Amino acid sequence: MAVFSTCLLVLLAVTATSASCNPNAATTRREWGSLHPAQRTEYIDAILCLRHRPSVIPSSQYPGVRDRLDDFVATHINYTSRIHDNALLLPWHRHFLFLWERTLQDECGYTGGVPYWNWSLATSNLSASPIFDGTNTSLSGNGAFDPAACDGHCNPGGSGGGCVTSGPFKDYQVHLGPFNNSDAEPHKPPPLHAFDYNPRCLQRDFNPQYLAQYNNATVLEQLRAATDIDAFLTLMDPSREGVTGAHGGGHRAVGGAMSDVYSSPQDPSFMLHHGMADRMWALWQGGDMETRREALNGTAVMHDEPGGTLVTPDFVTEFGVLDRPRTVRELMDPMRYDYCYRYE
Ligand SMILES: [Cu+2]
Repeated sequence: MAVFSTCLLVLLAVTATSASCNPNAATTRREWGSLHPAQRTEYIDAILCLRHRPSVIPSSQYPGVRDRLDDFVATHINYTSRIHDNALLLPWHRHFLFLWERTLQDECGYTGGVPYWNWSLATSNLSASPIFDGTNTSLSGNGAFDPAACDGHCNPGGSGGGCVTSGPFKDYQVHLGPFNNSDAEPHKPPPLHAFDYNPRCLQRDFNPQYLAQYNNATVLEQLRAATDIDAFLTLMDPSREGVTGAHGGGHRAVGGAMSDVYSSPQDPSFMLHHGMADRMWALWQGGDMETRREALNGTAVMHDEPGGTLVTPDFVTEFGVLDRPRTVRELMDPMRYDYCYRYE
């Protein structure tokens, strides 16, 4: 009887944690441009709030980690070579975004969902989009034109390169990096200087050409119509073959800090960019949830180098001080386990 009860309890626990959430209770994530100005201000204030909260990672050991936001940046830096250009890109960043959203809510009183940036709305002029137009309700605009200034992350044809000159993040300081993207190699730990303190401005180098090529409305339709996860990832993240896709296109279009594969979460637009990537994945999954919920393709090694462990739903991935380790299965459905969100 005792054994039976234990089994039943375990069964109930598993059922409870994997049960779908009530759709009416789900957090709605909206496009930045569709938010009321007061909602945009609330999100901006919540980011700035994290900068006034203490880090969990000790500054004494990691000098560049100065505040709660840096906990997220440092965690991303630490796992960079394990979570990019492979099967973990989408699930790991989905959870990273969820932890970010929950931290803004729990620690800074933010009441919304993390917004997203619909790439296809700004394929010709990034500086005209509500997220990057440099007004007080944007996430600041382009960097000053200074092609020599962009920390090794200049893109051909970029229109900025220097510090952002307007908007809420004009005097914002980033603390970590810059990094050399070529240091991000399979099985390689972060570089020696990874957690040094290097305060400087937020740099951007807009080049909407990347959006026009990799993130346009046709690409979004193709993403939704992808027949399997391999086809989806070929459009979203073909960087395993050294090619840019929608994920890389958004990073490169903003440029500057956003082009730094290790420390790009220092740019306030990072979470909105990954919100859109997650949205496209969720929309694709939602097209046939039963077969796509646990669809994975690739390994846990950067660029899917041969010999890496294939990622399955049972694979365990880590989030450092931000959370306990998670099985990938917990990260596959926006409405299961700890998640309860949807995209508008
Ligand atoms: Cu990343």
